Amino acid sequence: MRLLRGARRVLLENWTGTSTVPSRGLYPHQWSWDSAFIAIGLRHLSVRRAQRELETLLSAQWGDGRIPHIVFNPAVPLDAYFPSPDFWRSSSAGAAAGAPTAVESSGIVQPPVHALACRLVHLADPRASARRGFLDRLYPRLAAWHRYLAECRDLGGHGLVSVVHPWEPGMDNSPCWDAPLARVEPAPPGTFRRADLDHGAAADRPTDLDYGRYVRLAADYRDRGYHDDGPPPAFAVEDPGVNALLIASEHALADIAAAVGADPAPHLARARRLTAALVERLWDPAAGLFLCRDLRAGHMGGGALIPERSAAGLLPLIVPGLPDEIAAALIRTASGDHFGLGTSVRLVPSYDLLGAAFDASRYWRGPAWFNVNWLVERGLRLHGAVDRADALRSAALDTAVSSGFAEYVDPYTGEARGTRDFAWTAALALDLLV
Ligand code: 9WN
Repeated sequence: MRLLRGARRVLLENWTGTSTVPSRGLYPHQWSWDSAFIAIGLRHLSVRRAQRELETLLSAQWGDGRIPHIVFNPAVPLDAYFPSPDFWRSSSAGAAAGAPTAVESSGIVQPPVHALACRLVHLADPRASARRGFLDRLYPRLAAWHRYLAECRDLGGHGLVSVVHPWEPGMDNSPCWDAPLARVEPAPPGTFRRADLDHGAAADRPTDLDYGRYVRLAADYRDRGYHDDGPPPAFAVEDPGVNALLIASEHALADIAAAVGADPAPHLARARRLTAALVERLWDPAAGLFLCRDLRAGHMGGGALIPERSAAGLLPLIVPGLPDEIAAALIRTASGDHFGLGTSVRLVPSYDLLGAAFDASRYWRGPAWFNVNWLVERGLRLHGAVDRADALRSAALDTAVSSGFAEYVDPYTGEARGTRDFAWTAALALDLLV
């Protein structure tokens, strides 16, 4: 069958021997949340490879518990991707935070999908997993990762994780970041070279101005030794997607704890506290959606909600134990005019169809992404919207194949955007198929 053959080919071609690149040309290293999504699909082809994928990533974990958003492959030329290891300088600039010396990485993070992925990989073959001690090895690392996020990244002091760079929530140029980013002085254009434009159409990618600001924020974080204490950095945002994924992963970690003979209770307790804080801080009943909170805006240090509707605000649908009335409102919002599920679009867009900044082609400003759609499909199913989940599943499967496993697609037409043969598109389609 076409999908199975195609997805298998993409995952084989993007496999490096120890992990999977998101795309051979555009993203030639290992990315954090990509690897989690990839492992979820890869487990259907090879449980061993899926385990290896996650273990390779976790072997680059820092002493303070953070999992870096990129683990660099030393065999890849420096000019193949920007920012390269000589920009991040993790092993020296990150020494005080415990960056490993054997491998170079970035110093920022991405959404914590890893415990969720580890649990699913384990479930693909629990006996073989137990024989190899997979969960025993990974549990302490995953626990340290969650502890880093909960303890070092609660920059607002209200029990939610903050991101300090638009690359951290994985939705780089979301219109949600426009206002917080406007305060950031961009790095001068001549001081860096964008390798992404060698592989991607400029109209599908972030702008040069965006990049100037990404570079400034990353360089400032590096220059403070990747420390999270002290006053919040210029960009500090509580994102509903990141926090929802942490809650879902905390539930998965409770199951993992039980499987390895540890106590699941602290993980369930943290999941409950995070869920309460998520609802308290980010739920907007009028919008029927979770919003992002900009910690540098507003008065009295509490931050201010950002009035933009992003698909990140739908992701709490994957949270077990979300209050029923909120889950029902989210499902209505997903199916309403702003996201058009089941009416105007094929797949859930990354941003509000009616938003002033909507652009059906440009990256996280409108196109539909397969990881977001996989999460929404799971969330719909979790909260009993089975027909909608079934319809979304079949649209995602069709579009994955017809777009050549595109990185993202026009949400209305399903036309491919970004790079092709993108690993998580193949992996998640495979997971939806089986
Ligand atoms: C920066 C790898 C990553 C994804 C992100 C996506 C994109 C990188 C880039 O590619 O970001 O991390 O260079 O644009 O936005 O979600 O993890 O696929």
